[in-house]
Amino acid sequence: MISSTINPTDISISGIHLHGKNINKISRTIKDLSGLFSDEKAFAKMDNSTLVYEVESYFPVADGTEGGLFFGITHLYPGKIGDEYFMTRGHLHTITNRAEYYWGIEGEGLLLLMDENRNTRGELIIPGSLHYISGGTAHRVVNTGKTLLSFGACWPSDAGHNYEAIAKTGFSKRVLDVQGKPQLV
Ligand code: PAN
Ligand code: ZN
Repeated sequence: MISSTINPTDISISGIHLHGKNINKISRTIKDLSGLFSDEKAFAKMDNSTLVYEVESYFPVADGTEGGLFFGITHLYPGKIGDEYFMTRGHLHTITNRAEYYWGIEGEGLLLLMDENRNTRGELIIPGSLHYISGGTAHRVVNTGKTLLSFGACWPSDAGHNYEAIAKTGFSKRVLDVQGKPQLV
């Protein structure tokens, strides 16, 4: 190994996971997601500790640094609350013009993209699919499959996350199981 290079195994992608030093892991369980799903009765019956998704992130620079990049892998479990599939909270970036890449690694789902005029469209996430999320676009992922959905993300380190707007007004469309098939309604 040439001195002064970092050992490539310090940070690595192995299989569907991000490994190494300084990997930040967060978990979102049912108790973190109140108000997100349309069927409140079904939501109330869920076990609060049920894991919905986990995010493994690598932050090589401080949050808020201009010019840097962050990298993450999200693992979204299969499941439903009523007829609505498990999904991420979804957000806009605090600096609204900051873009992001997502890409499918394992499983199948939909990336919901909502523009400033509240028009929502879905892009199919499958292993190898690449998704460019332009600035000003709210983004959320829905697991429409029966297995774990894992996807990668790369975003500017000064982007920040604005969850409030989505918590208040939501997306203009939801992904529901309609007679066994996912539909954007
Ligand atoms: C992703 C998301 C991750 C979890 O890394 O943060 O998939 O989704 P929520 O943040 O909406 O809960 C990303 O878009 N970063 O900017
Ligand atoms: Zn984002």
